[in-house]
Amino acid sequence: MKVTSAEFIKSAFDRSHWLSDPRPEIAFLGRSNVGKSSLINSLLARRGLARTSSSPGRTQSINFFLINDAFYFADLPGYGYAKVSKAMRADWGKMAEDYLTQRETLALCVHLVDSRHEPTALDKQLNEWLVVNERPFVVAATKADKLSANELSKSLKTIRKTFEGAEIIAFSAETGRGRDDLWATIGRATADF
Ligand SMILES: Nc1nc2c(ncn2[C@@H]2O[C@H](COP(=O)(O)OP(=O)(O)OP(=O)(O)O)[C@@H](O)[C@H]2O)c(=O)[nH]1
Ligand SMILES: [Mg+2]
Repeated sequence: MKVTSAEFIKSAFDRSHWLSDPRPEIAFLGRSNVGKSSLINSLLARRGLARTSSSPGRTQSINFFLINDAFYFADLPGYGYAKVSKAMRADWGKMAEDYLTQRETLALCVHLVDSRHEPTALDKQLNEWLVVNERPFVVAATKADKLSANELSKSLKTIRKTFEGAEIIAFSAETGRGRDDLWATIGRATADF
């Protein structure tokens, strides 16, 4: 897909701040620090549009971006960051659940998992949740550049086993690996919507 325009629209801390617009939306979900904002910047070929950080828990709100005047990206806060308070963790669950159950324009969820680690309990929980709620999703195995070809193929095997039947794309924001495949999936989801 050729990205002709990409602009940050707003940050939403609760439902009342969501956009009300019929255009389809793609949500990016995954544990804190997995590379959501980096993946978005890589897809859009715009450095720094989505804020990235080496300290986890950077993205605290749902950040909306409008792409090609045609569809939205929603960058969700990461889950599973041990250092946040219980209250904040509960807030994450509430916000994500509200969003994932009620968002009518949600065309596709991109579930990011770190290719260097086994999927966590929360990764599995989110996956089950997407399946049960019949939300279309694709799994992106991030930071693929950090593994050798051998390690990556092992990791993909584990991920495939954990997320049975899911489409899985090895991705690297550093090298651009997986970018075209992910765009193809996003293109189909927005076209079908
Ligand atoms: N080598 C490598 N590093 C990456 C890649 N993607 C992200 N990173 C690094 O991982 C760290 C976290 O990336 P972010 O994109 O901020 O992660 P996030 O999931 O948005 O994090 P939160 O917003 O805190 O949930 C940063 O230091 C990135 O530079 C990748 O594909 N390869
Ligand atoms: Mg982020």
